[in-house]
Amino acid sequence: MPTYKLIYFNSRARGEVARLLFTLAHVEFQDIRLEYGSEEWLKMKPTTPLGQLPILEVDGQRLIQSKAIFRYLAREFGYYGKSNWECAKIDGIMDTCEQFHTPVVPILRSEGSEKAKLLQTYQEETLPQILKGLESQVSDGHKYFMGEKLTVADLIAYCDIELASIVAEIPINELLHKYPKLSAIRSNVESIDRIASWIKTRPKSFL
Ligand SMILES: N[C@@H](CCC(=O)N[C@@H](CS)C(=O)NCC(=O)O)C(=O)O
Repeated sequence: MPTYKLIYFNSRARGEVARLLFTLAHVEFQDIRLEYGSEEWLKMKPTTPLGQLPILEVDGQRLIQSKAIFRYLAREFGYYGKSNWECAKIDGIMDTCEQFHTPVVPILRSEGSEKAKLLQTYQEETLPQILKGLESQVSDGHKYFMGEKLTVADLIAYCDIELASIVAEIPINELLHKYPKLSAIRSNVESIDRIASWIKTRPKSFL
């Protein structure tokens, strides 16, 4: 088994799906968490390919971009699709989830009326569009996006819906009340023992 080191901030945002994949697969990894804006990060930043995290080190070799990391681990541990078609469906869900993130930094960095305007667009336009789209990707009566088997698509939706709820300042139950299939995926993910105990014991962070 290779040696894995996940380098990210003390945040769930673009790192938690990787942590959940390690947890589910019962694979050891170093969970390196830097403080955003810290000396340590500012020193490391110019040594990284993009000046950004996360980075996954596999036996000392570096992989950049959160989605590439998630796909790599999902393939390694058996949480990607069973066919090219399923992998493409999962990619569609992952790309859709990226839209949860796009407005986050502008919202968090703005203030006053500008912030209120961005937040309102996020709450009233962005989130309903993404959630409706994701809900349409779950077949009736299925436990997860791809049927009975959990994949990285469920993990990313699980993590990014939580992020969206925090940024939008809307409790998750309220956010998901019109989306019963996404609500069910959420409960199914949370009721997996390894995930439930990871959630209980993981370091606390705002996002
Ligand atoms: N497309 C990249 C985006 C990574 C990204 O935006 N990382 C942010 C944290 S979530 C970062 O490293 N910011 C630190 C900085 O810009 O100094 C990915 O998905 O990995």
